[in-house]
Amino acid sequence: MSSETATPLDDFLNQLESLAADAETAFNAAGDDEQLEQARVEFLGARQGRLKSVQKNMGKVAGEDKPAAGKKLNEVKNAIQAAFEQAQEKLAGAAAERVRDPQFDVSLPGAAPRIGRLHPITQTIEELKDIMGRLGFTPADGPEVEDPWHNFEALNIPEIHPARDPLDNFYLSVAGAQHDTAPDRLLRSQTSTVQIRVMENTQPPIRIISLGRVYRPDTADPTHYPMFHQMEGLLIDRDVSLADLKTVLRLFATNYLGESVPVRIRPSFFPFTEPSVEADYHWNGKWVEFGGAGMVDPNVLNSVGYDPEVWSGFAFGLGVERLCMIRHQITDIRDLFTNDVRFLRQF
Ligand code: FA5
Repeated sequence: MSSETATPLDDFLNQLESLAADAETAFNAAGDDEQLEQARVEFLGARQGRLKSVQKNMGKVAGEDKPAAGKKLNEVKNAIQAAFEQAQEKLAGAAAERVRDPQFDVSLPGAAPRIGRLHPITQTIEELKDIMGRLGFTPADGPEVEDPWHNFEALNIPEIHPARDPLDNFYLSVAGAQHDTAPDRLLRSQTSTVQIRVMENTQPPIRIISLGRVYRPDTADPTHYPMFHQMEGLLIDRDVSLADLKTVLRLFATNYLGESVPVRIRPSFFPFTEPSVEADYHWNGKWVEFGGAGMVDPNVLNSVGYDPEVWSGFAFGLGVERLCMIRHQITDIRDLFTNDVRFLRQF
């Protein structure tokens, strides 16, 4: 048998001695369970632990020295294992000591998990649905990506109307569409589109509201945002009058603001209502605008196949953010969309 590469027994025993000393130092230095576990893997790890690497050197010990080397290996293995268990007990004892420490009061309440809440706009929408539901209006929905018929034509806004200007709308480029033809889709600029969708599919009488997002390329400022929400209302029946509209707006404002608030209507213009009005309520000593409204234009009734001689109605469109802001005294609409939890937690 060749002896030229055999590691002398003394070398092997020395390696084991210093490994045992290193392991004990590392286990004692571990300040918590995680550090102790790291040290255990370093020394006792089954695949790449340092004990395993030293053990491999036993192959180099001369045959007659192997019993002595194996004996020492076992002793060191047991010593390292014992040092590990001792360090484990020491850490457990320290943890128990901390619990007994009078400064550690187990009767103190724990850290409460943060409870999520609905966004103020969602809360407002739920409340508006509730109030209008009590006035007999049921919710209806329509798509946010619309075609020009529902956003414009059927609402009496013909192709040459300035309200269709690309600078005032978010037109969508549709893959494969010809560049010289007008885009045939846009993000809806008002919830009045839902009036048309409902009337196309329902016979009067109708009493609906629609709450949802609308989009306009408005520059963001304290009262404007390029995406905001509207509440549309539509009532179609026989012999509906402007007085009915004003009554519903007044009942709505009184319910929403929690007290009897005077409502006034001012002449305005919308292509889809005639006459058209702007509605204001008196709140905190001043008149505040809350939306547009009017009697549904006979052209709109015609466009959905209703006979204007038989049916009449009113519609209104209110800004949900503005309603939310007035209720909570929010002075900048942008706060509603920056998603700062410190702001949102207040509602
Ligand atoms: C309309 O959008 C009409 N469709 C309302 C209507 C419906 C009239 C039915 C007649 C019949 P107007 O553009 O004024 O109207 O918008 C209505 C409300 O939306 C405004 O009073 C305001 O409260 C809100 N609003 C308008 N632009 C913005 C914006 N950029 N950011 C936040 N709120 C806005």
